[in-house]
Amino acid sequence: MPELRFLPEWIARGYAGSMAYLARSADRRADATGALASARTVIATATLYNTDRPYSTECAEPSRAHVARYAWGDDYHDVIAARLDALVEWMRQASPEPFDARAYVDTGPVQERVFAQYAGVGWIGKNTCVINPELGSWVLLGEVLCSLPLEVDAPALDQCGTCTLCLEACPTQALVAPGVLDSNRCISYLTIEHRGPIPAPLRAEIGSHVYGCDICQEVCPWNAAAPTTQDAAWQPRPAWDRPTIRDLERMSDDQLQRAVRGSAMRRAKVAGLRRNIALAVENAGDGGSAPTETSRRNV
Ligand code: B12
Ligand code: SF4
Repeated sequence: MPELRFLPEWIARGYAGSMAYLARSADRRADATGALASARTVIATATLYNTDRPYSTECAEPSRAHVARYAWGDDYHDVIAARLDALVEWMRQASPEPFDARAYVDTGPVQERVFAQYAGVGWIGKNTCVINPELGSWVLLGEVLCSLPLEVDAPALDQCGTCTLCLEACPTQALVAPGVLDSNRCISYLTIEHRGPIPAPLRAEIGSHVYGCDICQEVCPWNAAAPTTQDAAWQPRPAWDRPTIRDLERMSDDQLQRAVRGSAMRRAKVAGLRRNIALAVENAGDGGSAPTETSRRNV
């Protein structure tokens, strides 16, 4: 899997920003045996989280705040970890021989997209996301590393073709080449992982993105008619179901804390969300005023 070798170069170029944990664990991420010494097979999973709501790119209302789609419902780490544990339990019952296994969902030293691509789940697109030909890219990845020598599937084929819509749509030009993302410029990194003030040259481009960013996926033709799920885990919580910037600005720290409980949004912490909301207010100017009832219905 030659793609596993991009990581050290990506880190050396500074593209990981302040995510020091990636550099610290880069050696272990070089191979599945870095996470489980006896690993012989990786079972890669993709869980659809797309729900029936418009894309941020379809919203013309300047007072609307944007939260990344994957974070609207329950924390995917908890939800998918429980499902992977159930899968391992079933495997233990079905297997004639004992085996070692370790399940991860964004929780271990594993380059999840590379394993997903080689397991046939989908290809790594120019926006760096794994795209499944039927589900699109609104999928969260998980994997079970195990010591069983299971039969393997064929890798997924790259179907991006000549399309470069994601590179062109990125407001901060974070996709510096097809498949290569500079985190320092990515709104997702800046609003979730980055601590401290948002760098001045990128502040305006963040617009009203208060947590994460979906633009490079929203413009992807493979997501134009992406299926949605009724799974209760991913349905938007009321606080994150198309809030306005002013709705969020008015929330107290306690209210914000309650709204992110059990959600992936805990990652940004209340202080990070406050910083992002303040920037959205600044960016909206007068356009941040509460929408009229008519515009509420139209968006
Ligand atoms: C660090 C991280 C981030 C960082 C960096 C993202 C990035 N593109 O690297 C930040 C904070 C910016 C981020 C953002 C997001 N993330 Co994130 N993130 C991760 C994490 C923890 C590690 C990814 C990593 O190793 N990056 C380093 C690069 C080198 O690896 P890679 O992204 O896998 O990159 C491949 C390509 O970029 C390409 N490549 C790299 N260099 C080069 C060079 C050349 C020449 C070429 C041709 C290709 C190439 O091959 C790489 C494999 O080596 C993974 C979980 C995991 N453990 O894998 C989740 C993960 C990738 N994130 C995920 C999600 C959902 C997101 C967001 C959509 C969230 C949001 N809406 O805000 C955005 C998407 C932004 C984007 N376009 O990537 C999902 C992706 C699901 C999918 N369908 O692909 C993952 C897999 C978590 C999960 N378990 O589902 N994320
Ligand atoms: S998530 Fe947003 S900022 Fe990051 S690469 Fe995609 S479009 Fe650009």
